[in-house]
Amino acid sequence: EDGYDLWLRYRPVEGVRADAYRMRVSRLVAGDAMPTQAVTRAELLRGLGGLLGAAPPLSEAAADGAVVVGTPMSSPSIARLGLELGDLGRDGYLIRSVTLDGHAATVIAANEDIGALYGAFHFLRLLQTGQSIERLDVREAPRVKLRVLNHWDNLDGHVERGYAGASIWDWHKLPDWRAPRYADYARANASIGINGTVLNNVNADALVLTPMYLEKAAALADVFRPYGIRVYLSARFSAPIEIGGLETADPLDPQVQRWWRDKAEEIYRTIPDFGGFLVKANSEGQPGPQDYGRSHADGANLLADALAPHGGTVMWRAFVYSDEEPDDRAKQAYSEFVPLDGEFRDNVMVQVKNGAIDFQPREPFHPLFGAMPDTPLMMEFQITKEYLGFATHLVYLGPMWEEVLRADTHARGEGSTVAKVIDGSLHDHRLTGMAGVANIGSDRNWSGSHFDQANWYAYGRLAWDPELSSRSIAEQWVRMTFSGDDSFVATVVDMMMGSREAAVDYMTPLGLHHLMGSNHHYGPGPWLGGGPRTDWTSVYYHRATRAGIGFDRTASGSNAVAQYAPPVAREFGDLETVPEEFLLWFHHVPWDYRTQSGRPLWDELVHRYTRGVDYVRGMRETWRGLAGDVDPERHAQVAAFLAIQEKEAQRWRDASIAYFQGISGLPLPEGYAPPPHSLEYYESLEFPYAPGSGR
Ligand code: BDP
Repeated sequence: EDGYDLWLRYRPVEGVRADAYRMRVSRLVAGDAMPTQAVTRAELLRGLGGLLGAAPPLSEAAADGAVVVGTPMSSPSIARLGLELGDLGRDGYLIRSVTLDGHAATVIAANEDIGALYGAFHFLRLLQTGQSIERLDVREAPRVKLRVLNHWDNLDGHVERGYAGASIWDWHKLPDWRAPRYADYARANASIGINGTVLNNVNADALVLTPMYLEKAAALADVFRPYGIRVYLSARFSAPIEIGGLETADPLDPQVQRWWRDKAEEIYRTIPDFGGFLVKANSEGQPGPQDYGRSHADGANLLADALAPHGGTVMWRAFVYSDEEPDDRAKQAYSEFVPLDGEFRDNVMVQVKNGAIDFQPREPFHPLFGAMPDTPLMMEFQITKEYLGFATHLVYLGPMWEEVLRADTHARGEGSTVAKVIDGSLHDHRLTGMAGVANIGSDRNWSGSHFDQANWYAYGRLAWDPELSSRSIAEQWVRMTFSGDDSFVATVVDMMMGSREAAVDYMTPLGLHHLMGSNHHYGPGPWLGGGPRTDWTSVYYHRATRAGIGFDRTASGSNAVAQYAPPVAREFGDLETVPEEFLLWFHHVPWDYRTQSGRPLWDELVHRYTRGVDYVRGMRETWRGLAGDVDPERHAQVAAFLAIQEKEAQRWRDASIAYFQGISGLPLPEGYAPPPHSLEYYESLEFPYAPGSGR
């Protein structure tokens, strides 16, 4: 049990439930004429074989207990049933208990083969999670069209912000060697509905667009195709200069336009179902249209026009910051993009991080959501835990994403949630998408830790349906990944559900943010100042002085709060109504400010830092108690990682308290242990190497 099987372990179901399943799964009626049909059938044979001890025999005709899979095109039995499939689209499916030619059967039916594959995975999940399959009537269609992973993988195998080893793509051996792992990657993604993957880092190397690399990408696309996964590439805006020999990459230059058109044609000759480009431009030193005095819309439209004849999409990132320092970095994306609303081509989506700073343990939702009604906005979540303790900290991100998706933008009155922006329903967009920065690498367990697999899983499920509850997702995942024992599931799910709040507590409570070690973002660095830009320091974000702490983003400060719709701006901007978890994000308050608990702010901070560490200690305890319920191999690794997490949570707490106490000058509230070392000690801890940073 090294974790390679992810949530697709298909271990035998036991007892009466297994007998009930066998009754309902006596044979499998499924074709294999097309590649997607073949992988669907293979998955069902593999999954049912594992779960029930033996794979059901294949059959042509219905019988009692037959499972019939397909589309009206591929399966005469399904065609005869005359099912209502109209509203299920390309990816949707239904699973229903029916009478077929006089027999009690189960159908998994869809309009297209890919829908049937998704349905097959759903059916397997029902068995994996111990549900009844007696009277099924499931109807599912994804709420979001493009459900994409973003790999920040470099061509040299290093993964930016990757904590699971090297890149999963063996660029050197591609295209000739297609590692079996690629198909398993595709299976895992298809099982949660992911249908696109950007292979390379947003800090892109133009080489990926040269013929040699396009062949390699094409080999991956071949492996992924049966699983409904399209390949995308991050495009470097200056590629026409670097690999095209042009003097400029100006989007309005006809030669540049021709170069991209030709490049798109070449790509589609190599990868006929290529998905499109992801672009990071004019951000953190990346080239972009602003280098030529053009706008982000000019840049995005250049690529969109090149892709349009082939049906490709541009995902243009809104994570920008200019060379000039703004008065508040949180305001930049909004200031640059809102004026461009309506100027993007139909095949452009603007990809927006969940918050306006950068994947912090907690951020209020990005003010762009709801503010660009004429542009489809794509959500960008970060699955890899750059700011949440890397792979060793057990932090389940489901609750964080749920919090963002359920946040109300008030863009069109109450109930205008971020989820409705993303699924297109708020502003009536057909092109919709969600991106997740992948946490996948070459480690046997894929994600660097067993529990980080849950974040990959949760991302896929939320991309399919942004209104799912993170708790129910965690429950499914635990049942499939570890054990179906109800008390085990309840214990582990509870532990997971509180884990993100714990990380917020021990790292950046009460709305503090961006206080991590510089560059690698490993461990605490609230003292960081100086350097090339103030908005890369910590002191810029916490603004602590003897008088108080917090970033004033109200009208008396940067007024970033005004970027939200008026009801939200009022709520966040007023000390009376601001949710306490965002207090220091929006307000600068004195150390003795009275918090909701009745404690003065300083005491509350100390309390929360400590509470975070206590939670981790509790997780260790809980996990120790579960030793008999998990295989020793996975149990031991999780236990070891929790020990690391406790040590690091403690360091976060102690270093933060030591630092802020030096500023506030206040004594620790009674009952709280002082940091065992001096501030100088914490400041002196160096990490010459931490995974995932350097470019
Ligand atoms: C930041 C990362 C950096 C990425 C950048 C981005 O620190 O490595 O390149 O985001 O999203 O979070 O482009």
